[in-house]
Amino acid sequence: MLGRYNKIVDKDIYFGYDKNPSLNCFREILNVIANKKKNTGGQKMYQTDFTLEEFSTRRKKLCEAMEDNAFALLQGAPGPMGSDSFYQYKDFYYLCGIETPRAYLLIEGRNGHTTAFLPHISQVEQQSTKPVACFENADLVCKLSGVDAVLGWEDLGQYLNRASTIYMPFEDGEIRTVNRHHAKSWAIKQSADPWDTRITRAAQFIETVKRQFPNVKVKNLSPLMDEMRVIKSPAEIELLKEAGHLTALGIIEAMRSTLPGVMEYQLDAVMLYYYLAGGSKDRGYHAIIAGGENAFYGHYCENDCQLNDGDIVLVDCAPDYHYYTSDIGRMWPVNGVYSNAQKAIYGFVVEYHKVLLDLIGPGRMVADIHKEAAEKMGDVLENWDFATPDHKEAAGAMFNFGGHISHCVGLTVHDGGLHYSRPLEPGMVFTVDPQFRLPEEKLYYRVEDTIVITEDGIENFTAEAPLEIEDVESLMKEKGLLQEFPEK
Ligand SMILES: [Mn+2]
Repeated sequence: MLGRYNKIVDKDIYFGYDKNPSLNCFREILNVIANKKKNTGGQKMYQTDFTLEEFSTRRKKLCEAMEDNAFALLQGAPGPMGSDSFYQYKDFYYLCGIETPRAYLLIEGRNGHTTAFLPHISQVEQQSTKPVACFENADLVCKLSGVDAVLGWEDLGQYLNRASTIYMPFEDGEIRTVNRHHAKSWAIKQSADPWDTRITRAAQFIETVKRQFPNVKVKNLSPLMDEMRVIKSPAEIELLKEAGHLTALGIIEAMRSTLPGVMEYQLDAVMLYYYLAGGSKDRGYHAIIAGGENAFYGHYCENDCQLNDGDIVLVDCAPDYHYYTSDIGRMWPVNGVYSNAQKAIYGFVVEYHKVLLDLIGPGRMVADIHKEAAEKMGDVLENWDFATPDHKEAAGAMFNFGGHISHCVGLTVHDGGLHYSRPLEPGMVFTVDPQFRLPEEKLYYRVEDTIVITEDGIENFTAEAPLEIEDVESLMKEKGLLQEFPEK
């Protein structure tokens, strides 16, 4: 019996386990077999969200975007220093789906030939993590991932020898809550610190390549990747839809669980419960849960204050679902009922939001939508009953802000690609996030949804989360999960 399984193990699913497995190890390998059959969840070695054709189409598109005869070279994530699970750099994952720490991917622009350079079995974590692809499973990795060849780290040099131009990312890879913008600004902050003279991992990799191949020209891969990632495929849209659904479920529970005296982080806890229970790995970004004045600080995320009667709370949070995320903004009254002044501002922002959603569609330019929305809202403003003239004036100032149709969303909450400079196209995913600001009173109101452009309009991924005043107030009458938590 053991002999029979050993044979299968050797041939097909030996991913880093001892050749003479203990009983435990053996059990895990059987799990792998079972999961390979189910092809879902558990200890699987390769993703099941995308077909191999999809990855190869992406790589072909990248080849078309590069200059002739160039190579693309990507360094995969190194793996966590602590006890986190492995998380691949987003661009690396996007191009091949391989999740091995310290992997390298080389794509030849002239024919799309793709080689993964993987660590040897002795160089990857063994026994204590899930099975990972490595040099010893070359044939299996090719079959599962669709890359043309798998070689060891030591073989990369001889391939680079043939390259005159190589596209490499200039920024460190995006993982978990880190997006391109973060990577860039973190590097700038570090370079300003005279006692921390490291260069970034991406810059170090470029230096290492250039030291060995001084004649090679290195160009920035990141803008090409950002551009490719603007238009989502149907399979990506499915994941984003699920991420949006879980986002809305989290918000619904947070609304139910809100009462005066509740801590901001407690709303985070109930939202995270829905994300994890729904199959997410984590949050897609650190949650903004901002009661009262905290909401004024755009990216407040300490989340350690108590929610007070009479205040309004801003929540902006989404899961990391199979590497994809979402984005949402909702504001609700801590005591369950908007005051008249809150109702006026919040209601106006909601009206603005609906007008924007109505105007967005394929073929339209973002600047035109902003202009038309401002015109429509001009009439609404005249007849709107605000609590003070200052509130009315601040509402009018919304017409001059060009960022209500906000950033792209996909593998990260703020994807690097731009949807501004050309007509909107089906498959573009971005947020609509009208914003009201009154610094003198430290007021900042906004509502945000993540939408996709379709053939004939839009689909709102986060629409399940209540938006209208009466819907929010009626939901808040329900008892929340948090009220089950034992009192101190
Ligand atoms: Mn946003």
